[in-house]
Amino acid sequence: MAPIPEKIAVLCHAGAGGSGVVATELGLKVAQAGREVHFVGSAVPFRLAGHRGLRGPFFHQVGGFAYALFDQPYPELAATNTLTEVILEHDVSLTHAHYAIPHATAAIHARAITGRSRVITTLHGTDVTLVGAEPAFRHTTRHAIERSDHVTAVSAFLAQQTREVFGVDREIEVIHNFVDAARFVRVTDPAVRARFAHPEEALLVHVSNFRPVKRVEDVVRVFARVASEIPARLLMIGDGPERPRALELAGQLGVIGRTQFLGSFPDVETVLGISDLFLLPSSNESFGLAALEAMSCEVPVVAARAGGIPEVVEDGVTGFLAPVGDVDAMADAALRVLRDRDLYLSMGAAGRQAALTRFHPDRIVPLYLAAYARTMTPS
Ligand code: GMT
Repeated sequence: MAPIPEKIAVLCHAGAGGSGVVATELGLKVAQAGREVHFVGSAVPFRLAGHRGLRGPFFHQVGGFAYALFDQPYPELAATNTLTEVILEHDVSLTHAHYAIPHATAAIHARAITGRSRVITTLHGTDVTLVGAEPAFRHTTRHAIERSDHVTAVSAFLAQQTREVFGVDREIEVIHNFVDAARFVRVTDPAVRARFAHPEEALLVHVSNFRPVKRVEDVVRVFARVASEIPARLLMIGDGPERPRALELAGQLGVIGRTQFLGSFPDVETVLGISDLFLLPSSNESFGLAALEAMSCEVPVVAARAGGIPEVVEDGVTGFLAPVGDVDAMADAALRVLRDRDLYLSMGAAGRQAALTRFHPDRIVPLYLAAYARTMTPS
């Protein structure tokens, strides 16, 4: 087996999405393990803010060029070009591409141009289930998966889905996401919680990018049923296209006064740390990183039994799962947890235990380092 490479480029999306979070948290751990890490992207990934130093990790902004002949930007070409510069200038021998489109494609392209830097691609979910499955990107996504030197997926569900959608039979290694259990902890200061809820109120929370796949209207409907039976409040964290519909529905269901839309929020661990229940009714979810972050904060999860969620949330142990769209079942499950103090505490403790064991960085990061060494080993 080849050694773990000294210099690694990480290509990822910068926004508040889970793939950028995982790429950043992993890149920081790899840097802590003594490797020189070069992030490449359209903007500084939001969780990288404050972490760059003279000895790294480094960030290289993807260039762009607007020309009248081009009726749309070419992110893949711009990313390829910047990555090529980084590989050549810094003697990078491995590129970790997070998200197939356009990053794995750009990494493979840069490998062809430079004649070096092997490629490991991590599939995160929507790059396969939504974007990659679009006919407009099908061939390029399949090519990216087939031609990467090594491919990982964040859940067994996603690995299987990738094989089915693209008909590829190559090995796809499953490496689950991890959570920083030292940062995502229960917040016990009552003054922090008092900013959002009265002591007797149950505090429900949802964190996402408010895309249709998240079914944020189900979050509001579940909450409305819960709030009709017990004192409760809902925090909606994040931003995206479905936010206006969720806001309107909260008004229609009479819970607008008990619902707070906080938008994109960098300090998500504090909000999770004071919450009592996390809602994730997505129609599809390759993993559900936000649910894991909630579990680390001892927050039980009520979620849809969709995609890779059952690999993260253990039904009846760390939360409850219900069929997609079954608002009544989710509301019943939420009320069951919130009314039974022992159940609430035992589910919270089990979630924390999962974060400290199966999903701890000390377990997951070495799997990635081993995958890096494998990627460098010619087959
Ligand atoms: O949740 C999103 O829509 C964002 C998306 C992304 O690529 O940033 O998240 C995906 O990757 C996360 C990190 O691996 C997973 O936790 C999410 O489950 C996955 N989202 C979906 O599959 C919808």
